[in-house]
Amino acid sequence: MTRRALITGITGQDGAYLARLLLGKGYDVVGGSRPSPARDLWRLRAVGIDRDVRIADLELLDSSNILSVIERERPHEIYNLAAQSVVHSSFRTPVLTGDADALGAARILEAIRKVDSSIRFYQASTSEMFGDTDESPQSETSAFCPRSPYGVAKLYAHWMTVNFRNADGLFACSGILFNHESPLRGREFVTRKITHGLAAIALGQCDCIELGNLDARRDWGFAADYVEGMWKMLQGKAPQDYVLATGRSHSVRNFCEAAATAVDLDLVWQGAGIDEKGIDSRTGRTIIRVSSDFYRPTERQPLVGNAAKAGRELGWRSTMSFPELVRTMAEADLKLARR
Ligand code: F7E
Repeated sequence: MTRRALITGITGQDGAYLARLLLGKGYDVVGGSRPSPARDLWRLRAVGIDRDVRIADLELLDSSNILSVIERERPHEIYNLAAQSVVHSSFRTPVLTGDADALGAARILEAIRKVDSSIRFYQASTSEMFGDTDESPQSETSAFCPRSPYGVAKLYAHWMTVNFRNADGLFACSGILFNHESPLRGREFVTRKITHGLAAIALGQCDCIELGNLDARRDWGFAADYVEGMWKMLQGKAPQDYVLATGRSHSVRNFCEAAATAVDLDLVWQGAGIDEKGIDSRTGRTIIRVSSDFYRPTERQPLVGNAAKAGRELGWRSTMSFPELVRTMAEADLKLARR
């Protein structure tokens, strides 16, 4: 029997990679996406599957809409990837972020319980739930201490996933994913902002980019690896929560240096703090400035994950190294900028 999957947030980076993976495994894929006259399917086109998935209007703020989509489509698996996922914006829109990211997951879980409690559920949880935790690296047993409205909302959804599993016996898994990037990443996130910006600078299309905290550290992996982990979680014998991460952290500064090399810019740093600049030593031009606009109100602990449990129980591991990831993204952006 063909298995059917419903992916909320199909138009995002992970939605595109996950849909491609599931189609390759013979699934019938339905993509949930917010009703919009200007729906942009560029990521599905980029991975060559825009004609192979059905799109259903799905609004995480509307319980009755969620219920009717699940009743109509009767998926075997639901992957809840839809979210207001920009951490910085969540400080300005905490209530909306909570409505979509926290209550949105609860609405889906409630609908699963009503329609068919055998539907398997994946919740896209995040390393942002750890926030200011004392432990490093962070694993499934580390304490949560979110430092953003986004992290707080996602933590509610995580605990609801765990509670529906314990109280109602749902096959519900929470995947606690550290940052995962690709050429399909939105430009509001720092990695793609850097590769897109430096590629444009290298081709003379732009002068300079502005960044926030150059010393912020993240654990960056390749998104296509991480969607494989999502699928594996729902194929397990029993529902569990898993961290997916590379186990290595790098700074925003490291990312800039690797991206500059990949687009053939010779980046050197001058100055300190808010006055620090990245200079292209060949031309003497300033190509990176620091701006307080991109600093987060609260950000302390460098986030780095321990994915040993996923390795042991799911056979999952991250396959792409940091230099390879940066090079892949920078080369894709150079190609795009040349077009
Ligand atoms: O920031 C620093 C910033 O916005 C990464 C989302 O997918 O991953 C993502 O959240 C770091 C932070 O991602 C700029 O302060 C410096 O330390 O790329 P980001 P994020 O906030 O880590 C997690 C796992 C998720 O779940 C989220 O949905 O980079 N940073 N300068 C900057 N960040 C941005 N965006 N822009 C800057 O100019």
